[in-house]
Amino acid sequence: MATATEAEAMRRAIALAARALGATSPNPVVGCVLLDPAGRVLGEGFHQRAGQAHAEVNALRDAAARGHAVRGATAVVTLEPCNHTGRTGPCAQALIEAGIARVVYAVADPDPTATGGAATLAAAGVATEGGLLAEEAAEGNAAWLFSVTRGRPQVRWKYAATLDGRSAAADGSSRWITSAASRADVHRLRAEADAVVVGSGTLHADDPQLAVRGIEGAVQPLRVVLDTRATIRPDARVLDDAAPTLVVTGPDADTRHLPGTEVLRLPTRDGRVGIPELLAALYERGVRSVLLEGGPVLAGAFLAAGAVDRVTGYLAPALLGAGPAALAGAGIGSIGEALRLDITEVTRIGPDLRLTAIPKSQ
Ligand code: AOF
Ligand code: ZN
Repeated sequence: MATATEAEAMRRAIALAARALGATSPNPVVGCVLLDPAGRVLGEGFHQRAGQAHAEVNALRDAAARGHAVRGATAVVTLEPCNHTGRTGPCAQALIEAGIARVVYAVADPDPTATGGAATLAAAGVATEGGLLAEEAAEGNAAWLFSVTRGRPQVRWKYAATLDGRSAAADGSSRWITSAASRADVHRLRAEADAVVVGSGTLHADDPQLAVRGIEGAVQPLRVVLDTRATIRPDARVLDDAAPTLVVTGPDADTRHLPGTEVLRLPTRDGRVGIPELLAALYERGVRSVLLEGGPVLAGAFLAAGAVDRVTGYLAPALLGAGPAALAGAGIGSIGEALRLDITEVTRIGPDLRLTAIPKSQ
């Protein structure tokens, strides 16, 4: 059984891991805390970027830098230590060589190339225990765990609407439905995502920049524009150099007006770029989490494709009584077909409400 001190260390490891959310893909976020037998912290670390040291190695280095010996210590890690030589060496081996006596981890590693660390540790005589605070740790790594088992990124659909569910006024004006506080919160969502996706409708209506602003150290997400016929203007703000951009078109779009822009051509379904093809291509590029930012028709297409995995809604205390809904054209005709969700979070953001929901089917 894990001790209360180990549980506290796991909470700390989960918090450390969360610092790198949005920066590690295609890798998970991972945190590690080393404890001596009396429960004192010897060192801690987290995984910062793919290709750089894993959390366990950073924690061992931290302990060394603090002048602490780790022989006989306990490693508390949010993910089962890896067993493979990938971009870096196997952490199970590094822990064994350091003389770690016990490893407590939260979530088993489902990555087939890395799995098996707990068995390697046990074979070397290290006591191992999995499952401590597994739910919390898994939530912190939700996109990675989701995508590694499905081969596509996890999609969070974000929308803003009035209390009567309108995302734009009848004249089409849609800017500033929600408060500045909510808009700042969206930048945090962008920073946590690997890619931000919009359709050409939103592009032409709002000319959004879609970059992260106001968050120090944030890794910019890949800006993805779904634009089957390449209608984007070369001076669109989303093509500025604040972040990388990918324009996704149908197979035979004319893109001669977009020199220097990265274009990805994908097959269409019913005349629009296919959502499953898009998600497979993004996964291939290392994208593990997508923030779907608009608009209602594109969101409807994602819903119809079964590709809305998380919902974050910003509800402004305003009524319009007319104007487009946040979501359209999902092919749902009766109440029985509704996508049922569980609300997992309700927070006041300035004058607005932020809701987070997860489909019941997950
Ligand atoms: C990480 N950071 O702290 C741990 C990971 O190819 P590599 O060497 O970068 O290894 C990536 C895999 O290693 C990853 O998919 C996961 O299964 C495992 N553990 N990865 O990036 C860490 N502990
Ligand atoms: Zn590792």
